[in-house]
Amino acid sequence: MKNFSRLVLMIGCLCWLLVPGVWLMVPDVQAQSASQNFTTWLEQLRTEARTAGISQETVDTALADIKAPQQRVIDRDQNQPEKTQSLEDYVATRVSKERIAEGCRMLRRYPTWLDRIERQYGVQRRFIVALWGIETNYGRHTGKLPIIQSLVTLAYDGRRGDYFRKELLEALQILDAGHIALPYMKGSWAGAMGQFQFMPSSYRHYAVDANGDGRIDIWNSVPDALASAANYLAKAGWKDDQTWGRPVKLSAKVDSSLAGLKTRLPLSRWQALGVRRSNGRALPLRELQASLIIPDGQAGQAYLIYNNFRVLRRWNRSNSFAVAVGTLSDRYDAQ
Ligand SMILES: [Ca+2]
Repeated sequence: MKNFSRLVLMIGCLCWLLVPGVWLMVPDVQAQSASQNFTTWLEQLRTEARTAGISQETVDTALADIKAPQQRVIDRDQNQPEKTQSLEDYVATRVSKERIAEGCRMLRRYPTWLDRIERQYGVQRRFIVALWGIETNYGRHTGKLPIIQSLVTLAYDGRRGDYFRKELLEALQILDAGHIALPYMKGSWAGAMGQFQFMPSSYRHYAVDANGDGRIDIWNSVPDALASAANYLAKAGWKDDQTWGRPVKLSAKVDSSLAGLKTRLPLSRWQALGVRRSNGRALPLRELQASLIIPDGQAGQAYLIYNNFRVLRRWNRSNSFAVAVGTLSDRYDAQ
């Protein structure tokens, strides 16, 4: 009986597939309706942009060539690699000899701007340059995708549509203000733009016109980009009389419940607990508040981290990222 039902089912399915056009038609209808949905969505977006005060001309120009969501952006969004890399490997790949040498060249190439920016924003130049090196290899890899197209796709189809819709409207505001022309507004598939990979909302809050030409150009103007990054760090609470943290050695077994960003203790307390500089010497005598982190587990490198490490984590919520920026900035000094 069971077999008989299966047979009927199979024949039924076969007949259905043999009806001319049915199986060809279904995806077609789906595609048509998806395309209608997208057109309607785009219309609503246009209205919202106009209501937000963005000019008709900007809306028309920016959205003129946008006909459908971009599959390559959706693919990237859905296939982000899992974070399995150890901190040690992450730092080793990003703090390469070439990158250290190139950073030193950048420090020599922009002394006047870095002087000015360091004083104005209260951020040591080595950190600004290290951030530049980690984010885009000093402006070499800023991303080649059209920002509006990526953000439209992520806002329409992505897992965080509301977030990207706001970023898209911010990007349209940037175009409307004339800071950059549409063909040059490029970046990563996720909408990060320019020399320091600012999202459009970060641009609005932190980007500045350092060279005084009336435009905030974080793509092509190195002074604008450096000052914008420094301004971000300053607003996030950077302290220029301190470093980021340091690699340390544990000379005695430290209670593992004390490790982690939640516990903050003065350096003298860490000293008493047996934490030493990586060369074995005593910790600095300043009474800074610090946390102990051991990202790769007990066998891995331990770090004492200070306030500025937390600021770097506001830029990118990753210990690996913050340690890489800090380590790179230390290497320039060592040169
Ligand atoms: Ca400018």
